[in-house]
Amino acid sequence: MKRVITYGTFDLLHEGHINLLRRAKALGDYLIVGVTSPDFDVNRGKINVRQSIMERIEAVKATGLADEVIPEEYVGQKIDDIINYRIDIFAIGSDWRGQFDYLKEYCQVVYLERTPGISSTQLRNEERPVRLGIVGYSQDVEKFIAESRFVCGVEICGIFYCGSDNRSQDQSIPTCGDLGQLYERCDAIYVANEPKHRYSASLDALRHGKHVLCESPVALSAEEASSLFDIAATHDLIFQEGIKTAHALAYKRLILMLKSGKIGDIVSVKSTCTSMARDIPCGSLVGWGPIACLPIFDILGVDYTFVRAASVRGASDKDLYTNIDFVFPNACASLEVGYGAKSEGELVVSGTNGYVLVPSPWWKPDYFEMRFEDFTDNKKFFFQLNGEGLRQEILEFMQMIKGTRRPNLSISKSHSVAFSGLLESYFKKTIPVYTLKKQADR
Ligand code: C2G
Repeated sequence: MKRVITYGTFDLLHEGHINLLRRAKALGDYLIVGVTSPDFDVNRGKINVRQSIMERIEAVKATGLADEVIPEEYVGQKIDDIINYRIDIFAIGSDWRGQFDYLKEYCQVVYLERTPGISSTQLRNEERPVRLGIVGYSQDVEKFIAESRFVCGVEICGIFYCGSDNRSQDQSIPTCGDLGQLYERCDAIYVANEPKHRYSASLDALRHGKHVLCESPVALSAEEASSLFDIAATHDLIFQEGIKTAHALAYKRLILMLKSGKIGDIVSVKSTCTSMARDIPCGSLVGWGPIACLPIFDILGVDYTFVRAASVRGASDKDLYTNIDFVFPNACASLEVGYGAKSEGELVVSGTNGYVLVPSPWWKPDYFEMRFEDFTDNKKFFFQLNGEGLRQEILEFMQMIKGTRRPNLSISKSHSVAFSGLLESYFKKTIPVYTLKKQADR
């Protein structure tokens, strides 16, 4: 009996897939089909898959062509499968020609002619895209535009520059002279103007019936942040704070592992984010604070019982460096942020059984380590990071608008409100705020 194997994602199963399966089946007597797992696809940069693995497996089974369906979970699995399932022929579409010749050592390799004129990407592109307009400009916007190109179903339809904003280098994005023109063209708005104007820009967009993805911090007071979420909920719109780290696979998996008690009860979270950029107009806490606070609020919640801040200020009174200590009922936390001071940008979470280290720059995570008293128990975890998390952020925002994804719990309303509230208390000095010394901006 000749045993054949083939692999694929088989998203939105179409005629091209069915032809491929039919031809593969005809090569032998027994066909095994490997269907890619979500992690496998993310690791090879395929992030736009619409269907779950179970939906894709069921679709392949429903063709009646597969005698057996297995998941494909890791690089190199094809070799293991060929050996373990005693495979005679490995078959794959001609778009992969040459790329699987290394399997010839284990079995016959056949490239089958790909069906022209049809693909999952084409089917995904047939759906009406979410049209996204941009308000404001910063260097984040340039990255945002570049990353949006990797996301199927999103189209950047215009940009409205505020005041003296620099202009995007991407000439293909139309400039809108006023907000009304931008709103006319789009379903959703990416708010990326100066922090002090984000609340009013978001509010205006929501009032015009637009979904909003707003750079962080979304507001400079708790009440304002809260009202943005409330207005969005009342009008059945999505309002999301844009913190790209929250969408990085390594960060998401880290939080799940911590919540599963892998290092015991958490006793402290220490988060440091610095970069030398003294001319940032908003100061260190506004600029870096949302990211530095993300793991603290995510792991320990927002109900701290004590907080105090200490800052080094520049001549313009902006904080060049800020350190904040929090006390929670069962744990403590601290953050260090700086545009005018440099430190090791790592995240350390300590627990009663062990600790986690996410090395610098922890906010672009693709790796972390869990360490224990007995070092033979230590474990390292590696993940794919696509576009610093921004690509995934745009994808998730689009999927939330389409109703196919639940909100990301790391950037919930309570977290956004807590951070905006922290900024408010810091600026109004309703918490202890120590000025360490005044330094001249260099
Ligand atoms: N295919 C085809 N004709 C099309 C579209 C796809 O013959 N018009 C084939 C592909 O060449 C592949 C199979 O259908 O052999 C599945 O395609 P995808 O779902 O796009 O999966 P792919 O990313 O090619 O995964 O380990 C995974 C495999 O390497 C291939």
